[in-house]
Amino acid sequence: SASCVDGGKRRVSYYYDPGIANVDYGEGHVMVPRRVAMTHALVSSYGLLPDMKRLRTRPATESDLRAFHGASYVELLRSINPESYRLNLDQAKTRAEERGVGRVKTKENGDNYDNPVIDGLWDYCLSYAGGSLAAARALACGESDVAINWSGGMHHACRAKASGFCYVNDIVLAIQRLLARFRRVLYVDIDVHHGDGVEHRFRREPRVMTVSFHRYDGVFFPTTGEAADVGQGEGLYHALNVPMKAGMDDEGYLNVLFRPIMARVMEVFAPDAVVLQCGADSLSGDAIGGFHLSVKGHAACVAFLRSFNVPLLLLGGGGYTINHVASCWCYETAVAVGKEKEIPDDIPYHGYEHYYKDQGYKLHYAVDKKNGRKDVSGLEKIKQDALKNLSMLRP
Ligand code: V1P
Ligand code: CA
Ligand code: ZN
Repeated sequence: SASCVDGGKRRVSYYYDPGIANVDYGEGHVMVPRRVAMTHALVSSYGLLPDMKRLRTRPATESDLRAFHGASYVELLRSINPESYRLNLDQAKTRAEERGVGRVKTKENGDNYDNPVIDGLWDYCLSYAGGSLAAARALACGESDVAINWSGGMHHACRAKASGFCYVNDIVLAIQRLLARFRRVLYVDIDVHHGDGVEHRFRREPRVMTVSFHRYDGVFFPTTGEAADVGQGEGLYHALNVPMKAGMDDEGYLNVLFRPIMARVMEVFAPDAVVLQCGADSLSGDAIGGFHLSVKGHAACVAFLRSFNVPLLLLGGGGYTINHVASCWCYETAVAVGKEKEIPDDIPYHGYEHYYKDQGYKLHYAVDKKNGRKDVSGLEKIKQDALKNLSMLRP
């Protein structure tokens, strides 16, 4: 419609469940769900809420989860809690740990506590999955052009296994819902990690194309997502992977890779809806990522995909320096509503402002330039590999 041309306004819906503030992965864990409450406080203090339709998040139901996850895995998530886990020394404990939940022994690194049995685990899963499903519904019924759930984006969860801090895969559930209404759905993943769970679910599905940009060096989690990984069977060349070494900055990421590759994807796949996982661990200064994107660089990916005027679902994901995460997702909310040029760089007083001391209370914190990318030629090769794979998709 005329109100929907690039640079213009979009009807944006925003999903937020305040319960996320109380979800705790445990002391020393890098995943801090409170970052979503910080994001919400920033969005609110910048005055962005009136520009969006705020829809209540209804928790997902057990049967919603069953649309992807196995019955006994869902039953495990529903029934387990820290107390029962501690008391069940044998069978039940083994059943959880075989499914990635709790303390998992690994060959390489000893014990792995990535997916702990936490208080309120079931409600947390239903909450973030419910937000992504409601957001997908708002796009499918045509009531919104952009829908946002910063609590979602848990791209590693498998059908019957937790992985990489993700227990249920809200992205798969949302895409499945979009497929009931849209012919072709594009999934784009700018989290620094490979979007393995989503890619695997749709690897044989020609109506879904998955594209992940990620760090890849043989050891970085989850160690998958090489360029030769292109999907299977009917879905051949409907998975695209853009593997990069540590140190990526705005210039290489956006100008050499993201924009040229995504322009071609939009042309050849011509999606009817786009799902963008906005993992903020690709930002400069992230506690585990190793990339050097600025908030503006990261948000340029959102702006670029928004400019195609295709229904757009924005989800969260990783992000481990929590003040950076909140700055980024707040700015991307402003991009969604078309107000990014209007919001001031000075972070308003809003009760959480002390978290932003290290970044001088500015939304656009200074990016560490000296650790940026060194090899330009390496990026050209990565781009050529991606464009070659894309050329195979052409009918
Ligand atoms: O590397 C691993 C374990 C060790 N391997 C056998 C598996 N885990 C990583 C998981 C990273 C998950 C990223 C999730 C997302 O893509 C989406 C939400 O961002 C890991 C790391 C790391 N540096 O890669 N776990 C932890 N760090 C960790 C640190 C402290 C406490 C608990 C987990
Ligand atoms: Ca990724
Ligand atoms: Zn990540």
